[in-house]
Amino acid sequence: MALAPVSAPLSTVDGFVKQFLQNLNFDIGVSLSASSRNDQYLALAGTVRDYLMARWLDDQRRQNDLQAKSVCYLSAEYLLGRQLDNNLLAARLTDIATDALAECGIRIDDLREMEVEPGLGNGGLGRLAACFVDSLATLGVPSIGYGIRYEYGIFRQTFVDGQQVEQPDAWLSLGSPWSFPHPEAAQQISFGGHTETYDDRGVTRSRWIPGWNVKAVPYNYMVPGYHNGRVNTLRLWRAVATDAFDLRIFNSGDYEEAVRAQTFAENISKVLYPEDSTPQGKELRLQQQYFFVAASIGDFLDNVLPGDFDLTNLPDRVIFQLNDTHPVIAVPELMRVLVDERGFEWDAAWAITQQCFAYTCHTLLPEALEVWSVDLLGRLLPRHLEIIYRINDDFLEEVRERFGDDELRIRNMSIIGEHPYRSVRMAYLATVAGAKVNGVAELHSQLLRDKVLHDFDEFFPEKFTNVTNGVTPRRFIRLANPTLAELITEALGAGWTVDLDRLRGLEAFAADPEFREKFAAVKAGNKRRLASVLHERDGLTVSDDHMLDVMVKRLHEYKRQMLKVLHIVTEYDKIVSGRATAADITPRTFIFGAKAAPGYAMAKRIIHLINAVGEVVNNDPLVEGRLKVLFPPNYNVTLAERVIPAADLSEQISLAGKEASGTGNMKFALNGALTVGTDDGANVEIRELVGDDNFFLFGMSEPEVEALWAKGYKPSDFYQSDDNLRSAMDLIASGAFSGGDRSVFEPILSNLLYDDRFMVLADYSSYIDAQARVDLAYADQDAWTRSAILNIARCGFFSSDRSIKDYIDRIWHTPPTL
Ligand code: 26Q
Repeated sequence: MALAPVSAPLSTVDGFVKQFLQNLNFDIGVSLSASSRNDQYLALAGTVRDYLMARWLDDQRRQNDLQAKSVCYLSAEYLLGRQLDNNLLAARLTDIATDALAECGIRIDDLREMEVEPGLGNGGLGRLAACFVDSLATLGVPSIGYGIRYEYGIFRQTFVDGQQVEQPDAWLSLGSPWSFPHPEAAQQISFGGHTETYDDRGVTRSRWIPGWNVKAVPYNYMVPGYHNGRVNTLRLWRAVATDAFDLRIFNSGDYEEAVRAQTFAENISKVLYPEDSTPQGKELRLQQQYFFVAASIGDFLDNVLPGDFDLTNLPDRVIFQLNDTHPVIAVPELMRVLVDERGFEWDAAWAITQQCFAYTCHTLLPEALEVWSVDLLGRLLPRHLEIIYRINDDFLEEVRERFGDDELRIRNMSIIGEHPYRSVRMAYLATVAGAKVNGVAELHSQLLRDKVLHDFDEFFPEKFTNVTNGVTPRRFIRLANPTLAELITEALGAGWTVDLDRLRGLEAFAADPEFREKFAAVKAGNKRRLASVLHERDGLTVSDDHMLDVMVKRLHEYKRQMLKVLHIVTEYDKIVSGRATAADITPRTFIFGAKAAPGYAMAKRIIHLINAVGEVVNNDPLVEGRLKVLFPPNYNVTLAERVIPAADLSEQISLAGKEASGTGNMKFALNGALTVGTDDGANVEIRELVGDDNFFLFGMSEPEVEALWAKGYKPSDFYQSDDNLRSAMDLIASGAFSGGDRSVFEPILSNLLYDDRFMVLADYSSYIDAQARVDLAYADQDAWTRSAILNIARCGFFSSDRSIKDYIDRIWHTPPTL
């Protein structure tokens, strides 16, 4: 007998109320009158899930029937943000849910606040993965996102005396209504031990005798497409101790040791490394990487492919997209499975593997290129190390064939580096193994080919391509900026949310005074909303009549928050020194949001300085009503959704050639902020699209940066020759922001004067000039508004839907299956 498929509850207010109360009573186990807000939130989430469930099950069945080629997106990070509103929106339930809860006497806004966002990522790379799974579902591409279900996500940041203090992010502690654990579908993952050779009918083969195992338990998350009835899966792995392992120790009578083993295993998925751009080479991190890719490959081969599948045809069924080098150990893992477990010849296995992977690089910083010491890798994954050596030998042999015994070239291209210690260069492994290698913005992809991977570009030029990043318009326009969304829909009709190029239609409206007025009202409303959020959250006050000048992103020297600080101090200094009066200055509120990696001392000092400058500026009657510095702690996706729609000015001021793409830059432009920025990353493409008149460009270009290094950069020359700069730096040095203590910020200043790797001082005067142009432009509010609208109209290109279509055309060749 065919069983009836599950059906969704009725899409009416009554249907919703019924399902909600049923969840509250039967799943949560409380009556409405006795329920806490958290109970109600959990029941609400459960109800939304119930509506999506039929679609989800249906999609899984359909994908199974179709056996179409799938994308497996392998990412160590997914910075998802809150789920409730996104899932309500996708399922068209927002209004129904709001009314239904009202009937139960509950304000849905109160429940929204209960959700702790899953912060399973550090910044751009993790957020990009979250945008991509949204677009994959919305476009109907057969795909699975694979990652790690960290028990603790990115730390919660607080400030104590202006300095960052990190707190654990126990995001699961009040329940996790969006995930479905499947312990029965666990994969066993092995580590350690040794390899041995054996005779296989006259052929000597190698095999792995592992030392220990853990279990990888999948937790499935729904990823609903927008208004298309599709629900994809995000599968995040949790590490738990294997029963066998436990049992053996239990039987030996050592209870404490058994518990220790359990803890040891579960450590693997315990915490997200809060490092961004500076890989540390820690063993646990390698364990995490192997843990999740081995589980994902195992899952795909065992559970997604049919039992009788001939793996020779694997490239017809899957492309594993490597989100940076973090999952690259998947390459030797697939080789191991094919050769050691499925009996493939090496060359056949390599031919398959090379078609099944593609690699996205997200950096240009040399120190961000991940390497693993051969020592560590050999201890943790001895068989994989052998496989990597063999891949390298074969590859270098090909290089020799092509270029002769050019030993320098061979050494430069070797997957194994020798200095300062013998190590595996993961980006090189990914490049050799991948069918395609892409950068994340035009400039970045070009610099990859010209610099970071230059020899590889000469060797296989056809591998290299670009896919410029994008952001999901569902979360970052529709949800984050509902009043703007309404205004756009009023002007252009619905449909732009899934076809962002339609925003072009707003160009015509930029010339319409009535539309401009409405847009200005939207912006003003968003500022008031932000003011109330910051007031409630942090006790901060935002004045309605200030320009909001915003810099939110991870704290890193290359992003140059210091340049922003020097601008603020310069403005302040002009007034306190009498070179300007407060009335000469455009009233501005500077908003920062930034977390520093806990071990990154210079970044933490800069956070301290920003807070210290804020403390002084905000309390000095001389600049009252003119300058204000706000630094709400714990910047995350939830806060981004409030800050970005309110911004007037978007700060994208990295040293040219350092920011691979940036994605915040896109979110701001799409919400009608103007950018002050360098010619870096995707800023280049934003400026090309919006036009020079609607973008404040400053600073050296990448070739100019190179030229200055070549000539010899002496930052102190800039200090000596620029009065404003010298005065601002002297003010900091004097202890004006540290209660007279000159030592506190001395390391920052001496670094700028004598090292300044990111050329803050060299770009200072150009930046100050650009800010003067900003002030001038802002003085004409109506013209500013027109520019803001043009920014939105011309940035439809930056939808992550477009990025995904580019991946499909250039790399994956996996058509949607709607
Ligand atoms: C690696 C090994 C060990 C510990 C940590 C890491 C690690 C973790 C995260 C290394 C790098 C990251 C994150 C990098 C990142 O977010 N890169 C950003 O990616 C964005 C999306 O492509 C770009 O827009 C940004 O320009 C880029 O900086």
